Amino acid sequence: MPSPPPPPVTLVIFDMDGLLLNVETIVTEAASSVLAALDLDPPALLTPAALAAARGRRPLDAWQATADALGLPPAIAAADLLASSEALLTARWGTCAPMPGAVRLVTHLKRAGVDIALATSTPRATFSKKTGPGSAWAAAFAEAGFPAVAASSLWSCIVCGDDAVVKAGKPAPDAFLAAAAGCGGGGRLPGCCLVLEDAPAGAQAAVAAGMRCVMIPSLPASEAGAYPPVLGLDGAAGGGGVTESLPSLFAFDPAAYALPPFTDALPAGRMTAIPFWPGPSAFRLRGTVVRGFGRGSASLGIPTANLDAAALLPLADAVTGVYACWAFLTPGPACPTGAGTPWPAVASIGYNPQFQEENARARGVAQPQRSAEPWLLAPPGALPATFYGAGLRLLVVAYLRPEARFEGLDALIAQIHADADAARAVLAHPALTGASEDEFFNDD
Ligand code: RBF
Ligand code: MG
Repeated sequence: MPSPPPPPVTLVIFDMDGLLLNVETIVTEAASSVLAALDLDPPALLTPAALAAARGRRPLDAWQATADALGLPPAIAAADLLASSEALLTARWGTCAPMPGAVRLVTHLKRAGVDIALATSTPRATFSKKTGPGSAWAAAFAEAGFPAVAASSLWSCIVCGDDAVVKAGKPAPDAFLAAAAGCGGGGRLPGCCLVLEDAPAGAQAAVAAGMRCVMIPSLPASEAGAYPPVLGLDGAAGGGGVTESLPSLFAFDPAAYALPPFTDALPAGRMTAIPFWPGPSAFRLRGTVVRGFGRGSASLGIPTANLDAAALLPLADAVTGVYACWAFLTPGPACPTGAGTPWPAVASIGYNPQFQEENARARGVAQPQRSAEPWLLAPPGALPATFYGAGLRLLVVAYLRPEARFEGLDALIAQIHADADAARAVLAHPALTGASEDEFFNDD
């Protein structure tokens, strides 16, 4: 017998860290320093398995999970590890930036009249530092038309990890059940709630609460094998469960859950694009052009420029995709022509799944490294054949598609040409033409 359709979604419950807010970059950095300072032999290193186990949990639980995953000596107490990391982080919480697409999704649902709630494992006091006045989060919502007071009133309910109602942290269901119960008008049934989560422990909590859950992992797909196997896609049939796993908040379609659809996509060649400039979702990358992976993109007629790895550090690890952007080369000996003016460009940011095996082999490591590879769409002859060492700025203004694996190189190359057409088209759209004059390109 076919199962009955799931009831309509009347409440969307968001996790915060790793889903809406890039906390993971500084937390991973701090946790690595804390482990290094233990001075163990062999040294304790944060593994993908430890990260997967820790993410989504309350801070003390996260450190316990890390200690367990790494097999740290029992004399090392999770509470001490937490105290050391908190000392490194407390002044930095307010610098955490929203994830790409986070402000767009949250403000869209709010404006469309959908009830939204937050269920985070972070303690109240840390939540205030991350989202309160002066934080990058508050600034981003203000830019999107929700100044401080309005930004906190976005949420029908906010549940933090140390609230009394949360007897047990994620992966227990308490936080999500409390968020559903705390929504006005007598609360909501779990079956009417849709949860968005980045972490295995969080998805487990949502499923345990009897809710549907969309996962947008904050660990790169290449490391998702480290996720525990609790996350079968069993929610699609109705009832609780994980319904889908997406590479980006930009790939989430509310209409798939009968929620009000986005109306901001623009036609772009044979594709559509999601523009996000001006506004808090636009992101700015700045670095140096380095040699690529020797996959011969130039010989394929796709002369891309690789940005150095450090330029990607501000972007959370799992942020990937193909984007339209403006690319600006700094005038100087490394780039004698074509510098000093922004060019339309199409950029691939990610782990190049097409070349997964080659990437790993070339580097002699198990995990591929992320690259940011813009193809500057300048007229023939406008740019030198190579410009290694030149300064490069990317103003990333529209989302085109997720990274993918294609059946053979020809299909990939055809898609990259379609991406270029799409980028040209969307960058010429009235909504985005001003982006080439963004202050990011002013001399400094
Ligand atoms: N690599 C992938 O593995 N999957 C992709 O979906 C993908 N899309 C790309 C889109 C653009 C616009 C560009 C410039 C590159 C893309 N790449 C992708 C990276 C590609 O593998 C790399 O540029 C090769 O060196 C081209 O042959
Ligand atoms: Mg999370």
